[in-house]
Amino acid sequence: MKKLLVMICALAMVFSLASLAAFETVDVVKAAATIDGVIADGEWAGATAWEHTMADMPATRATNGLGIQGSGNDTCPDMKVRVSFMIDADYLYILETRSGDTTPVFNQTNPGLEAENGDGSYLFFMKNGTYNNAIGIVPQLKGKTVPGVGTGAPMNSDNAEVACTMTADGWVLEAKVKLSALGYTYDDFANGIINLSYCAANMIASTGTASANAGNGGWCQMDFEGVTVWAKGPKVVLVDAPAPAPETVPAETAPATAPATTPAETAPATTPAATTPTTGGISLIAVAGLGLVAASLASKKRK
Ligand SMILES: [Ca+2]
Repeated sequence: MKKLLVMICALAMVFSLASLAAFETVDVVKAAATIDGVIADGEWAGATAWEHTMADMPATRATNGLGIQGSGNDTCPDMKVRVSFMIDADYLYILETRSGDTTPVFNQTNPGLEAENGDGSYLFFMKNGTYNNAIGIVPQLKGKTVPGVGTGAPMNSDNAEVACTMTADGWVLEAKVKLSALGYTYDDFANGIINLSYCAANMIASTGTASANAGNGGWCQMDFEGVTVWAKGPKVVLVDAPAPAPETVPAETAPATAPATTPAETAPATTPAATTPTTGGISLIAVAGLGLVAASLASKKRK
């Protein structure tokens, strides 16, 4: 009996560790996306949808840990952000979708805000365990009337292209950023030495000027656990694009039953109906088990 209990406890620990490891890696598909703000059928298939939800975040962010900063997160409990990636020799392709954001267009009405000071996100990149660069993602760039993506802060969009479709409570944003603008090569990604981190900011006030921290009436930021603890960021893994879906083939007609009148004749073997292979969809790996966070008391160094 004792042995059984020990085994059950050991199994429970294995399961717990497995869920914590849900995003140890992010699959990046070796293919190019069409940057039009529209997810074409199968376009992002095979790419991990790295998901962050307000509901899964601890209400208070422990410094260097997972959670929410700021106030007003209670106004958008359904907020959800997903990021996926593709890559080719020259570009990193990014898909970001946001939903459940009650004020998704703050940057459109308050131009001049950087990603972390409005409705936007930051992707952080580490090479060999050291933070190197960031990509800001905002539905509108500073002083421009188009959605924006760029490297560094303030964002430089010279080497980026972006298209965004705004929705009632978020957006669908596709972008490509030159690998050279990040200071990386394709081989850096292929060699498994790049890790990611991520945060999503949400401005809730209807007015504001320069800073999310200036008390503009509400602001919150969802932080992935590795936002400044770089070692916790999942590793990029390059994967082949899934095979294209075959044309739908109607099931073969089963052969007619052999007439029973000729006893000597054997009935033809039954031909099984042709099966149509299923295609691989975008993997939706739920953020699981991210609640176990060692809180630290040091204050956050915001990027
Ligand atoms: Ca597209």
